Amino acid sequence: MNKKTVFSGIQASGSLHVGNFLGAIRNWVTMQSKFNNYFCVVDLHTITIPQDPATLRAKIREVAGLLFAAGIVEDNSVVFVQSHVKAHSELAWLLNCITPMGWLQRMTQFKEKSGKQREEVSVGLFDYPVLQAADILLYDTDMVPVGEDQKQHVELCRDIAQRFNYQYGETFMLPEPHIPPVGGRVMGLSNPENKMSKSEQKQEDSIFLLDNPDLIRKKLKKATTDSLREIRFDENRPGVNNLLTIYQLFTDQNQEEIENHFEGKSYKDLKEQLAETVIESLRPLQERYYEIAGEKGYLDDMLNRGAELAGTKAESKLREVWENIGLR
Ligand code: ATP
Ligand code: LTN
Repeated sequence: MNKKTVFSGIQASGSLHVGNFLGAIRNWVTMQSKFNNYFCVVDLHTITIPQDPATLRAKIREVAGLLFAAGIVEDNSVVFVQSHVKAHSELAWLLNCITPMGWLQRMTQFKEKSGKQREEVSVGLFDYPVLQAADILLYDTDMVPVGEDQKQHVELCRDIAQRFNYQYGETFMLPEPHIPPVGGRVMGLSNPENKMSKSEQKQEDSIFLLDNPDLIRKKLKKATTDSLREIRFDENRPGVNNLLTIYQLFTDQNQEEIENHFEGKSYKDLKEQLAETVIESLRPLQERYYEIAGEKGYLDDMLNRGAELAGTKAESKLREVWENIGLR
């Protein structure tokens, strides 16, 4: 039976946090045996915002190591670094030439990330979704598992593919976004109005996957709640709702069970129990990560293999694109 293809990407813009894990990585792990998967550390996307070279180099390896530590396995999945496969930059250029500026001007992530400095940020940041479309389209991707913030980019990718197919003939598959019903948007701890984010400057806002137990306890202790008492899922109370959602995702219980469990308990109890749940859930991942990091040659071997497999597939797609455009 022909398996469908999954593609997803993750930036090396900082340390991975539980939002990345619950919104994306964990689902990649559980879905992987049903599909052919490509998981990409998107370093070319990362440099759309200035990065320190030594930190970037280390973060690329850390992110890849965490993907393996979380349970991505080579039998089902190809893990690679975007800049190791040159076809990504090249297809991005070709797609640039058919993508209307107006489509990119509508992207909410660009508006958020550029903020008031719209004229100062790089052309790369503006063009970011086109490179993302290239990533996805090179692999004849059926499905793109991402957090909610990426829905608009995957939809744009479909529009670009359709426009290309219309102009140059059937070339690209149209991918579907795949967003988890719960966990698609984990919010910040100190600022639960905004999503938990890697590049967020405030360290207390995120629980990072490699945070030690004491730090996790400390961050949760300080997490924003409200002046009410009742522990209930309620979207109008973003702080408590977010803590309960993280608890729900790590324990796999339903909302009713959780509300019953916390009935009559205090926010202090909720935060303490959540901290222990998160610590225990991350423990195996952390242990495996440090094993991988200490195993000489392991990561390089895996990433070289990934680049080779991804490169072969991507090059063949690119040749088809050249032909259809009339470049060959
Ligand atoms: P940055 O802050 O640099 O934009 P990020 O934290 O948003 O980084 P990405 O590398 O852009 O992380 O995203 C990797 C994956 O994690 C994507 O599928 C994205 O949708 C998902 N994701 C990111 N933040 C969250 C979140 N707070 N909740 C759920 N999913 C998230
Ligand atoms: N833009 C995404 C990362 C990303 C991606 C992709 C996700 C780059 N290329 C292809 C899915 C498919 C982000 O910021 N999370």
